[in-house]
Amino acid sequence: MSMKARTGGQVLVDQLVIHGADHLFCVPGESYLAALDAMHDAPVEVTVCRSEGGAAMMAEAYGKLTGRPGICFVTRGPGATNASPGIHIARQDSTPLNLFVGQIARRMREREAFQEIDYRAVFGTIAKWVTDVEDAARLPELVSRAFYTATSGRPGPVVIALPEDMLTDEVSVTDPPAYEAVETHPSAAQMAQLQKKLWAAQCPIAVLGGSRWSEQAVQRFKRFAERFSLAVSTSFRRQMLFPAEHQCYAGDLGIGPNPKLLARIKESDLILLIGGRLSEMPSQSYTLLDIPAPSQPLVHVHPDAGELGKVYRAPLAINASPTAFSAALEMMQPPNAIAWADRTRAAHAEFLAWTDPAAVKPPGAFQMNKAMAHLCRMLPPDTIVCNGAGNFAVWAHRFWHYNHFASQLAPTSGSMGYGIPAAVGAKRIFPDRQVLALTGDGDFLMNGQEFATAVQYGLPIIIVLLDNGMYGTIRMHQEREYPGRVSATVLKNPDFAAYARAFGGHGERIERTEEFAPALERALASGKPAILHCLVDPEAITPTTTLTALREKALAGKS
Ligand SMILES: Cc1ncc(C[n+]2csc(CCOP(=O)(O)OP(=O)(O)O)c2C)c(N)n1
Ligand SMILES: [Mg+2]
Repeated sequence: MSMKARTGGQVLVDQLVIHGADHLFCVPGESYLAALDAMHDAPVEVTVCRSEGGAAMMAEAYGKLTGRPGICFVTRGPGATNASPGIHIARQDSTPLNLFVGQIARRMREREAFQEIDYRAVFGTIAKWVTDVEDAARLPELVSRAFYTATSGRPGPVVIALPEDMLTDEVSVTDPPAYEAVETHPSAAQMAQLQKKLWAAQCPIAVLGGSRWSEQAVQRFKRFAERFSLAVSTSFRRQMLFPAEHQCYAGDLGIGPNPKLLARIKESDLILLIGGRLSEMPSQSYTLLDIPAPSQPLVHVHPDAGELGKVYRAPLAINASPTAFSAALEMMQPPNAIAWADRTRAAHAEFLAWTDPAAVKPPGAFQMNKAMAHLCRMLPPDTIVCNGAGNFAVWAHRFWHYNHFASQLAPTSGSMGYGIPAAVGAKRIFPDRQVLALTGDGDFLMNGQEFATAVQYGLPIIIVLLDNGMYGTIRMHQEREYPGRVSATVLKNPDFAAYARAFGGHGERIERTEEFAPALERALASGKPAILHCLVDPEAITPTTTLTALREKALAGKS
């Protein structure tokens, strides 16, 4: 690019464009006016949000869907702390994210100026890297490093503080070329060892997780699984990494997973853990495998060397990204006779039985299993399904069949309030895809304000809100641990259908199962963002048990 003098704000926005950013999410602040001004003429779609938490989660959703860093701009102090849930999600979910924060002028540092905070100290432990740009001439270097840091090894969030007077300085600098994500490849010797292990196995299983996958990597892994008739499971909230309806799919290691899948993993004589960390949730509170040395032979493939041997010792540890690893699998030859083919078919049959919505019978006039069956029939298979945290999410994870890459936005970090901004971000990025958010009465109001953003940008997302009048997940834990002693988990709720209409969207109130189908039809036909406010029997706490049953079991155990 030319050596024409530019403001720091212009240099910054030019860097984003060079590195391929096409969307950014923000809440404006007077601390970064010069960057806002540079966005005015830049070929980047700007989404202005109602809270920095929402903006950061939208940017995180961009990172999850595309593998490229989501871009978020927030103001100093409270803007930055409001954005912190998005940073935490990007950290735990291994998602590339660049968060730009307006910062006080350099000459005022260390006086606790208006909204001054030390970003390195505040975000030091949840961000992958934090920097504070002193000199506008170093923007090309530091922004380039931010893109590399966010995407390399185990991806994560980077925080870049931008002193406001730095953004108005004029500098003449050269721009670098676009970043290219750094691949780590398995060696030929490692692939040969893996082949030997597979050829010797009687009942192997794969567990796919983490980030750094792509549409192509999923296709390649699918072909490998087909050729080897290998049973494949996915980690907690990583169901988009393998097509659910594929004959090799054995299910996911979520909260309350299929006990038959857990048994299969425990019994297997070779576990291929690819891309993930098998952390607390998928490992069922670290009970699935022994730590540090699992009794089952483990092959662990991870893009970050620091994750190998951190919790689990694997006799074969391969430092490779899932993209490079799946490419290498294409060359591997299956054994002549595959000993485990029947087991793989049986595992898939168990998955199908486990996820059949007709197999569960929740109480109440509105039954979510039937609504899920209807959603599965009506919505396109590549619908992007979004959720935050709460028991409601189990309905999506168990009964929706995620068949496509980039079709799931769900926080492995269990952050409430994620589903709505994720859905808004997804629809901004992919306007032609159907986007569905499943939410609870608690979860929704943690970032429900972003419904206004959906209305502002004309994003016809469908929100199915399950209202059981409580923070149900916590109530469930209370009934198990302290039966009958309900403490701080009851909610008095607004009329969420009226909320939708007040914002300029479409609202429906659903009290009975048979009202769901026509309400969904009207919502889809409205062309507006829509909330389907479903009144759920609080007894229907999970697909298979009731609050009363949990309480009685706990009381019986205590007497
Ligand atoms: C930000 C955040 N705060 C608190 C929690 C703890 N938490 C997990 S689930 C849950 C209740 C969710 O309630 P709701 O959305 O109504 O769903 P339900 O469980 O009732 O289906 C809470 C408070 C959390 N995971 N994240
Ligand atoms: Mg609830």
